[in-house]
Amino acid sequence: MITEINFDGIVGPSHNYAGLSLGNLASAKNTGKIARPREAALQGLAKMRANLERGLPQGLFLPQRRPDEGWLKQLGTTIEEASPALRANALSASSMWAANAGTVSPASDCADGRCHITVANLVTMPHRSHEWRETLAQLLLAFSDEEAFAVHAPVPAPFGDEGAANHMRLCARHDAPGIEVFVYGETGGPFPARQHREASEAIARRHGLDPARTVFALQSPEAIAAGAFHNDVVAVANERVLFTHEQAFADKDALYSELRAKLPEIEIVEVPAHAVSLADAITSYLFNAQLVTLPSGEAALVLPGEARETPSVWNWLEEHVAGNGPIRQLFVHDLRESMANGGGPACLRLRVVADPADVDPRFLASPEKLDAIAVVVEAHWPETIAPEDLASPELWAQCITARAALCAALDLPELDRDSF
Ligand code: SUG
Repeated sequence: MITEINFDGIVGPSHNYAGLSLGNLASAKNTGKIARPREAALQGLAKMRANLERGLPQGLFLPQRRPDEGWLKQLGTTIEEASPALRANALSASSMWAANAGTVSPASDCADGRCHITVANLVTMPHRSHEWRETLAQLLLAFSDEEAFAVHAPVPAPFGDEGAANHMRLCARHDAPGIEVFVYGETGGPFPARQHREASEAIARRHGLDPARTVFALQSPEAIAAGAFHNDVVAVANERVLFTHEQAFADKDALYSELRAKLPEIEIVEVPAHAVSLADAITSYLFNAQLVTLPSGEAALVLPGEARETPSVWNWLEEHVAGNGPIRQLFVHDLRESMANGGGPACLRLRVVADPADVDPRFLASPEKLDAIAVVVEAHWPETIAPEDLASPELWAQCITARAALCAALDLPELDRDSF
């Protein structure tokens, strides 16, 4: 049965706060703090477990091999000899944010009737630019059934592509044809625009999308300047609901009317700036919630704790749920470790609309499998990482051993190799 599966990235053992993401205010603010990789991974697993219990199909991706010695080799160095900056880039656990793994177009949107996935090149940020090789390896394994899936190599540089974080899909139901919305940025502000229109257009062509059902929308420069380094920090869509901040898009009126023309049943839930400022939206990650359809058919938001702690946001949410709005339930999770690097509930997952029977079962979660992963995390993930630990050979060795133990527990020996 065709359904939406959320694939979450398991937080890797090298999770740390090196402040590598310009324009990501949380990453900048928490630079140099002590990270807690074990707790971070357990927080992510708890969210997956709760979503499974809510009746939502759940998948997973493995943390990538870190340090990425293959990448350092391409740069003519080694983890021992690399500069502190390159070393931090080679150790980042940033692949946990699976919303940046790729862009997914479900089969019902694509000309050849297969689900198309383009791995994101993530070229704008050095620490993320080397993720795609292993991400591609995992996608090719998980979605190896070529009758159901087509997995594409990245869009070539210099066209920046950050995957599903800048892509929304609106439809009557997940298994019905949808309208795909690609949100891109333009350079000129204080922070880089990480999604380029040329990359989005290339993906739409490669996936065989119908131009009449494809929309390209410019992200508002004020949202990027306020810290919305991806569109999914200020807007999220699910089935016929678009949940968005008033200042998310450069020309919202034109976008809303195009969407209404293409999907008359759309419900646009716009949060006005006078109720929730862009600043509050970004610190609380209100829009980085997972907007999901529960088995009952009701829409629910899976939110980070910061949303409940931000009075303007929580007031707005309580009023919406008490009224007649389309979002009927709120679930709150402690994802503090990921949030401190700018990654909320929606960043941690890649949505794939497909039949779970067509997916390699090793990438699908069950309560027992999540328990087994937690055992590996408890045994192998470092409890803390301080900035100076990034120079420690013991930490590098521990990260490699930890990941190998996870590959073994998940029966994925194909991924236990030195480089990708
Ligand atoms: O790319 N943070 C990630 C957060 C990604 C969030 N994803 C979505 N919005 N979908 C980023 O900025 C911080 C890493 C560091 O500073 O060490 C980081 O990469």
